[in-house]
Amino acid sequence: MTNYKNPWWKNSVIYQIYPRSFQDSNGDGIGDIRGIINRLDYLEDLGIDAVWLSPVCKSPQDDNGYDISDYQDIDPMFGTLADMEELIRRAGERGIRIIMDLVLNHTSDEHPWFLEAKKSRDNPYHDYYVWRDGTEGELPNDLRACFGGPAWQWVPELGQYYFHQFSVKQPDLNWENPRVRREIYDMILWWMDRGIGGFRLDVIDQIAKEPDLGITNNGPRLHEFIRELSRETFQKGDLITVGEAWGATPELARRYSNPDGSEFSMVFQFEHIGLDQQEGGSKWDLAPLPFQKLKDVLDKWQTELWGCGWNSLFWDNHDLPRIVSRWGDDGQYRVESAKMLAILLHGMQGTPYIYQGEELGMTNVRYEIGGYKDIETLNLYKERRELGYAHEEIMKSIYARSRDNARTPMQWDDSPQAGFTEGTPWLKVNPNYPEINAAGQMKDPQSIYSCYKQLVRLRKEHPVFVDGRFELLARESGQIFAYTRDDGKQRLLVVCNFSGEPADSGLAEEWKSMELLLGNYPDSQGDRLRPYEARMYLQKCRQQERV
Ligand code: TEU
Ligand code: CA
Repeated sequence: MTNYKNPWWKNSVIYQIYPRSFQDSNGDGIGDIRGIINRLDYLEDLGIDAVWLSPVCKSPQDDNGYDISDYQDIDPMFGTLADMEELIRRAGERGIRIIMDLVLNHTSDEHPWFLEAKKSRDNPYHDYYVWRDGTEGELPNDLRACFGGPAWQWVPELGQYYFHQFSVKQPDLNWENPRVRREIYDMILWWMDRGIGGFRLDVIDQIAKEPDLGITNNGPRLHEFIRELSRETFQKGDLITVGEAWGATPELARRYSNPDGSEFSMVFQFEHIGLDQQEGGSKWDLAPLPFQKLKDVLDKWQTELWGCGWNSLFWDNHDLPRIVSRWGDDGQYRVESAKMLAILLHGMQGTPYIYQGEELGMTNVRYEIGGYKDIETLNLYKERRELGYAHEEIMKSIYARSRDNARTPMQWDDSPQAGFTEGTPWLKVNPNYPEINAAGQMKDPQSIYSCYKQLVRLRKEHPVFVDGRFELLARESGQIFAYTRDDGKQRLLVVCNFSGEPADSGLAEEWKSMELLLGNYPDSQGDRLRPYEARMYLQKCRQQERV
């Protein structure tokens, strides 16, 4: 059973691997499980505690594995079940747990359940999915799918529509059906028997949909379903569980991550991530980052979950552009700004996530439209062309926001294809790999990689990282992001210049009495902060000092 008071995952750092882009081992241009096993030295060196693997289950790969056709087998593209078991075991020997991505809102349309379901209305599997009667061309309602187009797909043989919140090849499961829930629990228990260290729950806030009411996220039965899921499965082991919830508020997050362990370990929410887009628009409608708002949002989450919930800390994942290109400077100050963003994030309360390549300061890419592979990107391009947008305008959005920015192959070294594959990679390697790669950075104590490595270590050394209460400083400053964490025994001060111009923080007097833990310039001298300069200070044992 989990120790909810002091769970292991509170001072852990999680590394996210997007398997198809991490390391290819057999020259077919696609990363695989064997490739991950071959890179365990790297993960151990970085010091992370767990790996979140994006889906490796059997899948037609319409949405790169988020469309599962067999939850209890591995896609041959990634390897075999035996490879997966070997990964779990060999990672475990190094103290690294494997977290699986559970996609429970929908399956692939090639899953045997769906193949049965669409055979007839009285097939026992029919009710595993969400159907509505209708006539062709007259949709049940105007709900849209997240990847564009209507959320309803006509099946002429049945005279019915099925509901899909993502692509047409991702039909939504019907969680109202207790048999669906039971099948899912049994599948999860089966993975737990195989030694899985935890689960990341894909779009979990969308499982309790009520399409007739237009409800997709946060349906009325959502937390009832999650509590049952947790009780029937996760609570029988010592797992880390992470609920992906785009629409979470701090109030909802306190339920998802209730310290009594009734739902998940933590929530993975995106409020800070949606700030630089136009109001009323989508992520493709770009707007500058409102810096004050970023501070307010992060401050709100730090304050409102303190003592009563647990958050994930992240800038990047496989759906998001590279943070250094987004809110840092991927030109002149790439190294400084990537480290600043890392220091800013890792000093906060929560469990930090490092997305593969983030620790190297990997950047966004700009390809011809034909170079993109992501279904969301390709659908967007088509949809906006049809709406009359100019090619250049759409490409601007794609350069900034395409999910493929995060999915270019991992840059291991300066050999051909960045050491990712001996064949042709499924998605082109970022051409900057000769300058930005792991091999170069691992031997450089001033590299972005080394900065991340130190941050991982610091979190384990100082309890204040886990428990310290957050206080935002310099709230009005248009350049400075600064805060303290205080647990009564230790005080941590993080001061960051979030701009390309020098800045005064007004905090120099404060840090003079403190010990420097980490900075992002070779020296951390002077009262003024240089462009993107960041520093982390610690004060110990104040009680003792007073004596
Ligand atoms: O993403 C949830 C989700 O809402 C995304 O589709 C998001 O809107 C989009 O990626 C923003 O660009 C999860 C997975 O992380 C994603 O990779 C899957 O495509 C999606 O669920 C469907 O399973
Ligand atoms: Ca391969």
